[in-house]
Order: sequence, then C-alpha cells, then structure tokens
Amino acid sequence: MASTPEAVTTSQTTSVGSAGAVEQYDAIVIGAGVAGLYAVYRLREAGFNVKGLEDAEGVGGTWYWNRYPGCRFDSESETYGYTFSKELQQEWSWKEHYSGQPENEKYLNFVADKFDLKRHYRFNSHVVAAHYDEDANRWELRLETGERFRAQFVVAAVGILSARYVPPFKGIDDFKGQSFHTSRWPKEKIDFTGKRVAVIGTGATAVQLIPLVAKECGHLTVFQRTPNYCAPLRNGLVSEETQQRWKANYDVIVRKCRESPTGFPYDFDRRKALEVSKEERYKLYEELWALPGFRKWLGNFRDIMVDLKANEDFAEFVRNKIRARVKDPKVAEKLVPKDHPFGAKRIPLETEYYEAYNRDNVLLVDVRETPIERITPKGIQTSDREYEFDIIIYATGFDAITGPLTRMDIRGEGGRQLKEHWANGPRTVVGLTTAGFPNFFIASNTAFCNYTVCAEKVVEWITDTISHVRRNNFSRIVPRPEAEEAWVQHVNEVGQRTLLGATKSWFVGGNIPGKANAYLLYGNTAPAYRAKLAEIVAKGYEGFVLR
Ligand code: N01
Repeated sequence: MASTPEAVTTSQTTSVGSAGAVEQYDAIVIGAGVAGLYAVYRLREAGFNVKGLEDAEGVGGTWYWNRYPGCRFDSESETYGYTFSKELQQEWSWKEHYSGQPENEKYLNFVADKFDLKRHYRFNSHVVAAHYDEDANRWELRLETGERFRAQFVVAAVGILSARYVPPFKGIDDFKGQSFHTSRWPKEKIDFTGKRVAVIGTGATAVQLIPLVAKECGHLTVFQRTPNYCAPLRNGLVSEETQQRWKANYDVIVRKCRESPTGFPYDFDRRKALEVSKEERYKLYEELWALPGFRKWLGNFRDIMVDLKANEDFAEFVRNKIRARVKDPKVAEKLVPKDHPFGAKRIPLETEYYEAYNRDNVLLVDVRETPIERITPKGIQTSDREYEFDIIIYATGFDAITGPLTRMDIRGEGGRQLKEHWANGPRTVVGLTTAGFPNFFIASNTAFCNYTVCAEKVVEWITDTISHVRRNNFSRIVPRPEAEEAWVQHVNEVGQRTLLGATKSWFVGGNIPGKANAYLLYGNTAPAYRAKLAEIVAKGYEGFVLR
C-alpha cells in the first residue's frame, strides 16, 4: 500500500528510484541493544510498521560487542532485566549476582525470541547517514552498502558507549602481532598462553580484563595513565532460594529501584559525612566496603559526590584499601589515584584487580612518567624503552554518548548536520530530542541511573510521543530552540553542583582529545529526570512544536 507522505502506514512499501529500491517504514530503530529491542517491541505493539537496523550480526548491543574476558555489568542482576513483562521476569533466571557478557547476550536473545523481535531487524546493516527530507517529512537512512530506507520516525538506540576510541598512536598499523580493542572483541577465544600481552588503559573495562589475562598469559604489561578508585565487586552465584525470592518480589525490587536516586536498589545515607564522628564514618565505610556492588559509591554519605572535603575523606579510605592489597609499596603508590575526587570518574568494580599486580608476570608502566611514543612492529615504544609483545589490547574506551551520533552523517532541517549543531556539546531536550531534527529520537539513557531502569522509561517516553503524534493527527514533532537552550543550561547547572566535571573523563567528553567539554550525563536524580519526562507530557508537550 502506497502512503501519503504524512500518513502513518501499517505496511511496508518499496519505491524504486534511480538509486535502487528504497524500503519505507513508519519508524526505523537503529540498534538492537537494550533500548533498541524494547523500542521495536513498543512500536510494533502500538501498530507501527517498524524496522530495526543493526550493525552486528545479532542482538545485544553492548553485550554483543564487548566479549573481552571478564566483561560483566555491575548492576545487581535482579535490577538489570526489563520490567515491562512480568512473564519475562518469571521465565528468566540470572546465574550470577553481577551477570557476565555471555549470559547477558543470551538474555537479550531470549527476550528477542520471546517477543519475536528478530524478524523486524536487518542485521549486518551499518547505518552511516540519516537525512531529513523536509518536503516529504521523511528520514532517509543510508547503509554503508549504499542501501536506503525511509521512515517518518527515527529512533536512534545507538548506545552511550558504543563508538570505540583508539588513541591515534603513531605507527599503530605497523604492529606485527595481534591487537584488539576491547569493544570489538572476536567471538573466537584468544589464547593467551605463554604470550607477551600489553593492556593500554585502566578504566572499568581493563580492570575487569587484567586479572583474567594475567592468570593466563606469559607476561602482562599494563600501561596506565590515570589510576582509578576501584572497589570490590563481590560477585557470586545466585542460589535457588535467592532466585525464588527475586521472582516472588519483583514488584518490590522494581519499586525500590524507581524510587532510588540512582536507579540502584539502595539510597544515599542522608547524613553529611563530616557531621558524624570519624569512628562512625569509618564504621559505615567499612560496612559499605564489605557489601557487593556500587553501595560504596551510591549508598555512601549523600555529600560524597558534591562536597570535596567529604569526598576526600572517603577517597583516602579507598587509597588505604588499595595500599593494603599491593605488596610492593612503589607499585601501590602508582595505583593510588591522587589527581581527582572519588567518583568523578566512573568507579570500576573489580575482582582480584589489585592482586594481579602482586604477580611476578605483571608489570605496571606509568605512561605519565614514560609516555607512549609510538607503536612499533614489535610492540610499544615509550620514552625510555621498547617493550615487545605478541598481543596489544586497547582498553581505551569510547567517544561516549555523542560519538555514536556525531560519527554518523545526520542532517536535519536545512541540511544542518547534527555534528555541527552539537559542536559545543549535546543540545537536547531531556536527552532524547534535538531542535531542527523533527521526529528524530535518541533512545539513550543519559540520566545518572542504573541503565535499564531509566532506559525503559526513555523508550516508553519516545514511543508514547510517536503514538501521540499519530493519534492526534500530527505529522511531526520537534523541540523549540528555547526549550533546548533551557535544558542545556539546566544540565550544566545541575552538573556544576556535582563533582562529575571535576576531572577529564567520558562523563564530560574529557577522554577524547579535541572533544567539547560538556556535561554528557544529567546529574540530577533518576526520579527527577523521570519527573521531567512526565511533566512535558502533562503540559501537552510544552517546549515542542507539533504540526
Ligand atoms: O573506558 P575508560 P572503559 N594513552 O574511558 C586510557 C562502561 N563499562 O572502556 O583515564 C594511555 O573508562 C584512559 O586513561 P585516562 C563504564 O561506564 C561498564 O574502561 O584517560 N592511556 C583510561 O584508563 C565505563 O566507565 C562496565 O588517563 C589512554 C582507559 O584508556 C565505560 O564503559 C564495564 C589513552 C579508558 O578508560 C568506559 O570504560 C566496562 C592514551 N592515549 C565498561 N587514551 C560494567 O558495567 C585513553 N587511555 C562493569
């Protein structure tokens, strides 16, 4: 059935132009990760003819690409799954308290199969461009292969940590051994036995990977630029009894996460750190330290993330925990962070990370003392010597949040490129829409919030908005520039009240040379973020133009 430009169709149409067949849909979702799968499900259930385009050959997003040894999430497993289906909650059993990549990929496949989502997807389809055709009010998406797809609505569920970053080291292509970026890890098992391995980077990824590679390889050299405040994860297997308890109590668990400031099933201690005695403070610190997960960060005194003095008190506690675990005091001091507050960079949760440095086959190189000068055919040349390797692992992170979008050629009204529009940082209303890009939605959870807890809400807001447009016989929705400016200012004001911008990190674009410095995450509480989403709807999409 052919469609008029403004109508929402319920069937796929194909038109043939000079450049070949163009498939037409009501909505296209880019990505088959946590948000993308749910967006396809919601749009289909709302009666839209939806197509998913996914770069990978399967579903999973982050959990498809990040296959490096040790990869796992550090949300409590019972809080990570989708909450939209009670049946799903009952059918799926998490094996570990903090579930690993293979299981997470299986989970998302289980979801995709249960809700029959895969048939809506085209896999191995790398979207390189999305251009808005103003006359037709349609988006045209182009794949790397040149194939084109058109739709009235686009939901870019491209992830916040999916555009990998490889530093532009000189000679990077000269290396004769194997090299991998952690987020493009091969499906085949890499055999480290007897190998000389380098890991560049000591962020959350490297911290998961290093202890496992250290045990398996011949020799491991870690190139560290900034040490992190890593805290024990304390993972474990989920007993049958716990499994049953979760299944009987999902309503309570979900409510707890929704009410908590960060989407995790715990709250900050309402007291201010320095208002209680040292003895009492340290008692809490020790208790938190002994508990699994992020409690040491997000269940700590409420001012740890906003007050530098309170922060420093806990930071010193953590430094001493690190010192106590590393046998060589010189190595320990290199591993102790001193140049940024606790939590200003994302806290990596670890299992036997510091103990790896007590092994005879592990060497720590501080690249602030001896910077990497180039990659050579044999390995890595620093300012003082050449290190030879069989394998180099780049655990060097991501062009976070904006990267997956600005690396695509996205053009809105008047042909304006998103990259230009966001040259000084992301410009959005609630992180999900941007002025000049009608019917274009960004399904990323950029709230400071346990991922799925807020990602589900984000997808619901977007898909409900698309339904609102159709139900009310509008054809397009776009935020007003004033609303966008107000949101950008609000995000900055909130960010400045926290320590999120206290150092260079992906939170503020500081990890990518030349990237604009801006708050990429919304530093308010998760309930406050969701209240903003609800308020827009309650006020009849205030700040948006509906036509
Ligand atoms: O990336 P990162 P990541 N020379 O940016 C170093 C999520 N995640 O992949 O700190 C030398 O944190 C860089 O050094 P510096 C999580 O949200 C979640 O580890 O910039 N080194 C840093 O050490 C996390 O925050 C989970 O000085 C260079 C490292 O590379 C996010 O992903 C697990 C360099 C990059 O660290 C990103 O984590 C894993 C250079 N030129 C990840 N350039 C879980 O859920 C960069 N580095 C558990």
